[in-house]
Order: sequence, then C-alpha cells, then structure tokens
Amino acid sequence: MKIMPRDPKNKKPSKYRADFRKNRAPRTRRRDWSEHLHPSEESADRLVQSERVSGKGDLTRRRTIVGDLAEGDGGLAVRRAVDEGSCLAGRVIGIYGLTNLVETDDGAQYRCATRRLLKTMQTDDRHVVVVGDRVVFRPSGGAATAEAPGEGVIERIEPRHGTLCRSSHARKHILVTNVDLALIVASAAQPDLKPHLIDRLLVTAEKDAIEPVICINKIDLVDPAGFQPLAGVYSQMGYPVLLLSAATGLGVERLRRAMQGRQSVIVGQSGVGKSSLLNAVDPTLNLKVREVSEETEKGRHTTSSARLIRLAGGGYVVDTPGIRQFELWDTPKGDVAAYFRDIRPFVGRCRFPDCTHRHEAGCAVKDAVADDLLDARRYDSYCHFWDD
Ligand SMILES: Nc1nc2c(ncn2[C@@H]2O[C@H](COP(=O)(O)OP(=O)(O)O)[C@@H](O)[C@H]2O)c(=O)[nH]1
Ligand SMILES: [Mg+2]
Ligand SMILES: [Zn+2]
Repeated sequence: MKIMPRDPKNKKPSKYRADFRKNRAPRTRRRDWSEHLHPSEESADRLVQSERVSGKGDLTRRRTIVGDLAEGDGGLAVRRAVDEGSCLAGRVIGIYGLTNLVETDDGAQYRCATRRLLKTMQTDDRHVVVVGDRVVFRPSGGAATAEAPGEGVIERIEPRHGTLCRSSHARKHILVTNVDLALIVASAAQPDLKPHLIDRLLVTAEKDAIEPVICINKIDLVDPAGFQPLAGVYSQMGYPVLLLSAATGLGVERLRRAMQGRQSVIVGQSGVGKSSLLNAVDPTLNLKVREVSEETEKGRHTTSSARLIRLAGGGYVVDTPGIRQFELWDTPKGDVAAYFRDIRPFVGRCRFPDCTHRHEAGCAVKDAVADDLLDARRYDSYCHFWDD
C-alpha cells in the first residue's frame, strides 16, 4: 500500500490517501462491509468508502483513511482510527482457519473475524493478521467468560516489530510477530556448550532486532567458574548471560523476571533444557520434557502455526515447531559482520569497501584480532558463516 500524507508539513495529519488493490466489485463489498458495521461507525466508513478510479483505470482505487502514522518494521503505516470507546485491545494468540483467537491483557479470550477493510489494505492477503499481532477489536455479542470465549471483529492491527519469517518457495512466511525477547538456550554439558551455535542465534536475533538473552542451562553439572570467561565476552558486548539450572532452580527467578510482560521465543539445540526451563518458570505449563526426536516432527513444521502461551508470572512465550529453524534462516553473507556487535565497529576501517574480513590485505577486523581487541573465538565463528 502506498501512503501519501495530504500535507507533509502538518505534524498531526489525520487523513491519508491510500492505494488499494481492487479485488472485488464495489456493490458486493459494500454489502459485505455493512454486515460487520456498527451504527456509530457509519460516518467514518462513509469517509473510508469515498473512492474514485485513478489514472490506472480499474486497477487502483483511492480511499481516504482516517488515522495517524505509526512506525513499524515495514516503515510508516497508517494506524486506522477506530472508536476506542467501543473496542478492546488484545493480542492474537492463535489463528485457526478464519478465526483469530485474541486475548486481552486481563486474560479474556475472543474469537475474532478480520474486518474486510483490513484485508483490502494489505498487499499480501496471506498475512493480514499473524500470531503475535497487537490488535484493536470490537466485541460483538456476549462478554467472554472463563468457559466460553467472546466474539468480535478485528478493527485495527498495530504496527509490528520483531517479526520472525521463514521463506518457503520464495515467499516470505511470517511465523510470529512482536517478539521482544529471544532466549538463546545452551547447556553447560549434555550436550556440550557450542559457542558457534550461540553466535549464529545472536546473528539472527540482531537481524530481526529482537533483544537476546543468553541462557546457559544445566549449570548444576559443571563448575560455574569455568563459564565466567565466556559469559564475560558476551556481557562485554551488552548481551545478558544467565547461568541456570532447571533441575535445581538456580537463576530461574531471574529468567522469570526477564520474561515478565514480554513476548519471548526460546531457541537452541534439542536437549539443552528449553522445555524444562519453561516448566521451571511456570510449573502450570506442564510441557513435555525430553521430547521425541525433533527430526521426525519436521514434516509437520510446515503445517502447524504458532501459538502464544500465557505465563502465570506475566508475559507470553511463543510455541512454534518452526522456531527451531530460527538458526537456519538465511542472511546474506556480506551482512553478517554488521550483526556481530563486536566486529561491527571495525568493518568501516578496512582498505576495501567489500572486504569479507577473511583474507584481504588491510583488514581492520583481522588487525583487531591480532591486537587482542576482538575475541579470536568470535572471529572464528564469523568465518564459519562463510563455510556453509
Ligand atoms: N542436570 C540437568 N538436566 C536437565 C536440566 N534441564 C533439563 N535437563 C534434562 O535435559 C533433558 C532435555 O530437557 P528438555 O527440557 O526436554 O530439553 P529441550 O529439548 O531443549 O526442550 C531432560 O532429560 C531433562 O531432564 C538441568 O538444569 N540440569
Ligand atoms: Mg522441548
Ligand atoms: Zn576487513
């Protein structure tokens, strides 16, 4: 959708012109809209519906949307004005066919349809609403009870941040959005800690602008002092490191606090104790520990969609099998150095602007390793990205 503010100098413009796909006959659409219409919104909708055929003929139509501009992952977007008095705010915790399960902050659930106007505003109709979306919806019918969810219609989708995608068949598939925190879990032993894997996961988190927390679990199996140097390297870059034991409860309270009020994903190799840690954070979750081989589940990954699980202590954790492929999502190799927080400051100082920092002369990154300004193991991790 192309957005053109009417008056760019006006700091608080309220009306925007937007190009829409023409995807159905106007008369049909008008009838569809009125089905979901609330009487108090009729005037606003008349504005929205004022449309005309543009110079491109039938392909494009212009409508005026009343709203403000808000910044999200995809840049500026129109945040449609809705009558907030008759609406509620919530987040999409699951999508089942055409129904979005929306939960308010106090835990009430509503089965919501998506307003057709929102589908028209979107350029790719596969992702009108995605799991994790913050939405404003209009409840219809009775209120939600503990036994039965209420019903409603989603009126607005808030701008997104922290969106995890997976490309399949050259199309971007959004797994989940509005992820605040990536819990990168490794185990101190059984299986042994793999710093390269932590570095890969950090690159993905940096790329998606999601705050990472490094969680080293099973610390009960080792002498914690042995992990201080590694923890120090990450802390110095500004990454929080938690030494944890799901078995003894060590550090679990700190993890619980880090997750409070956030939407988290938990990633890491199979068997490091991700499910065990979540169970320790919220014992009511009752997640299966030592799951059957995740390899055999791979076939199902493509069909199951994400879900948000509410934590008793506050916050949500994303449950999606696809999230295990977090580390495999492609990043152009030339971009990788910029996602290494410790390497990034040096890259601009190399002799060649397209330096890959591996074998080039006059490479500031290699010099930094030689001068002990950069951790040699981290540099090694960086070079690994070029091998596969
Ligand atoms: N010693 C010890 N074992 C743990 C700890 N956390 C998990 N485990 C064990 O590690 C195995 C894998 O745990 P699980 O939570 O299923 O790992 P996941 O595959 O990452 O979800 C299980 O046998 C757990 O009992 C821990 O803190 N200490
Ligand atoms: Mg598990
Ligand atoms: Zn270089």
